[in-house]
Amino acid sequence: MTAIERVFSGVQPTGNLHLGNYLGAIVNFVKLQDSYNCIYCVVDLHAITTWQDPAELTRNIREVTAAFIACGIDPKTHIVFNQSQVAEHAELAWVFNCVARLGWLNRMTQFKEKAGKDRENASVGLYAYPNLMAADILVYRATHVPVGEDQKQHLELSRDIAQKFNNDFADSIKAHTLDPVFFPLPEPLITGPATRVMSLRDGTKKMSKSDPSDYSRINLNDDAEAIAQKVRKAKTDPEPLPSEEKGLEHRPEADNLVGIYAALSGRTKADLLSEFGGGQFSNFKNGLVDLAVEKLGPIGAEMKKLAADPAYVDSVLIDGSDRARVIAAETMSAVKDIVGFIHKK
Ligand code: AQP
Repeated sequence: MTAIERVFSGVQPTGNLHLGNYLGAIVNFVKLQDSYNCIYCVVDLHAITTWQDPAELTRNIREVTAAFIACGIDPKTHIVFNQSQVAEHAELAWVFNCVARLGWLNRMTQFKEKAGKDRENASVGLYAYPNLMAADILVYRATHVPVGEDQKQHLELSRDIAQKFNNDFADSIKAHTLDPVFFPLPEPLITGPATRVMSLRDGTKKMSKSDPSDYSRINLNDDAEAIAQKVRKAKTDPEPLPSEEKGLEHRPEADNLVGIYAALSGRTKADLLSEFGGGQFSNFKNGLVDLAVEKLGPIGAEMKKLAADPAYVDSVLIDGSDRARVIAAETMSAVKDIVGFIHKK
């Protein structure tokens, strides 16, 4: 078994898929299809680390799948599936629960943010989430992981887990596989001009599915009117737009809107500021509305079409899971040999 270059990434089906998920992750998923074998996962096991209404969860799994397809991911050439259909994710996560150290998990900022003050009441799953994420990636021995900036720390933990497993079981790995290094150390791909899209209501907070205000984000299935309203209401400051990028420092809302415009248009911030600098936000916002509607409109329309055909969407997930399972089962069988478990071969 040798590791080949492979991309893995996932999105949680927790509703309100937004522009941050799109620009920080999905746009890169689409690009990477040309150069890698890609596996894109709807991470439903991660979603239930906080309580989900079952009927809504089912709807959201289909919605993320539809978004993947609508954005341009090809589920025939690559693999699109939902995590809970491939039991090996949870199986490897248990092994990693025994490899990762408590001290490592205690440093995870996302747990601290999501658990908030009520830590004692957070689920064990929310705490162990990064171990499952490491298993998601490493069960495919994936080498590259496109994510937004907020996932950087979890990716580093995945690398630590891979390294510790490789060290702890070095002799057994040599005895059972042809590779001296069993798990590759996955490389984060945090690329593009919008690795951290911020809330439209507060430029210091990341755009997030769970923000109670729908005006904080542009959802991928928002219609033209909703997009226009949200952009026009987006928080700004009283100053005109600067003519140079340096002028965006300490102006988080302006910086965020210019960043979104740049990412959607493929232009640089400097180029945009040479056009809009010195002007009021209203003109700039009108341009951003047109651009966002032009880019997101077709995606929303395709998602709507796919929502009307759940049987097709489910068939994509079943087919993808069957193909993912073949790879995952091969890794898991080798892991069992390495760890010393007896199993049917
Ligand atoms: N604001 C963002 N800017 C850039 N990238 C982002 N991502 C999320 N928010 C932003 C990236 O999208 C991918 C999928 O994220 P996820 O759904 O698995 O988890 P998340 O990071 O917890 O997403 P949310 O929207 O912020 O959800 P809540 O509100 O539940 O915390 C990841 O690659 C992520 O980096």
